[in-house]
Amino acid sequence: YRVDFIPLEKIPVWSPSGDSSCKPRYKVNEELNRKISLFRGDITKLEIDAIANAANKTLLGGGGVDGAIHRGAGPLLRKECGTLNGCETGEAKITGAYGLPAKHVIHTVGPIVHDSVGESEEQALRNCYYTCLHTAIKNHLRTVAIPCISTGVYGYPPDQAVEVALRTVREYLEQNHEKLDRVIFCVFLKSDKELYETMLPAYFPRG
Ligand code: AR6
Repeated sequence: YRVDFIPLEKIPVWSPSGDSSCKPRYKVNEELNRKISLFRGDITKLEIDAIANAANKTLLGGGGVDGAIHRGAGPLLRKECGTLNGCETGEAKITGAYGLPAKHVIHTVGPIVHDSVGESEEQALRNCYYTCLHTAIKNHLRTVAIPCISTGVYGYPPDQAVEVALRTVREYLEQNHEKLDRVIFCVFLKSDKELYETMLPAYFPRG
C-alpha cells in the first residue's frame, strides 16, 4: 500500500504558544524563525528533501526511528546502506529514500550514554546535528527533518539532548541560513514536544 504523506506546506513554522518563561539566549531573528518547525509525528511521512535517521554504526537497520525508516523505504534502502561501510558516531551518510515520500535519508549515528553525559557524548551529539545539516547543503537539499537522535535506545537524556539540538541548529543556521529553507525538529513523544516547546523560545526567540 502507499504511505500517506505530509507535504511541507502542511507543516507550520514554529510560533510560540503563550507562555515563554524561558529566557532568550540568542537575538531575535525572524528570518531564522521562519525556517524552524516543530512537528510531532512519524518522520517517515514527511514529503521533504531529507529526513535524518538515528541509525547505528552498521547502517543496516534496527528498531525505533531506524526501523520505521527501513520499513517505509523498503529493501532497496538496506541494499544501498550495505555498500557504505557503516558510519562512525557523530558522522553521517546520505542515501536515497526509495519508498518514502522524502527524497533522501541522511543516516547519522548518535552517542550511546551509559550513566551520565560526558563531554565526548555531548560533542558527538552536536556533530550529528551539524553533519546532518552540512550533508544536506552539500547535496543542495533545502528542507530537512531531524528526529531526537540518541534519546531512545541510546539513552541520552531528552532534556539535555534538546539543548544540544537547538543550540547546534541555531548556530549552524546563523552561518548558513541562505542555503536552507526549513529545519524541522521531528518529535515522536508528547514529552519531547513539551521539552521543545519550552526550550524553543530560548534559542529562537520572537520579537
Ligand atoms: N518518527 C520520528 N521519531 C521516531 C519514530 C518515528 N517513526 N520512531 C521513534 N522515534 P531511537 P537512538 C523517536 O531509539 O536512541 C535503533 O535500533 C523516539 O521516540 O530510534 O538514536 C538504531 O538502529 C526517540 O525520541 O534512536 C540504533 O541501534 C527518537 O526517535 C539505536 O536504535 C530516537 O530513538 C539508536 O538509538
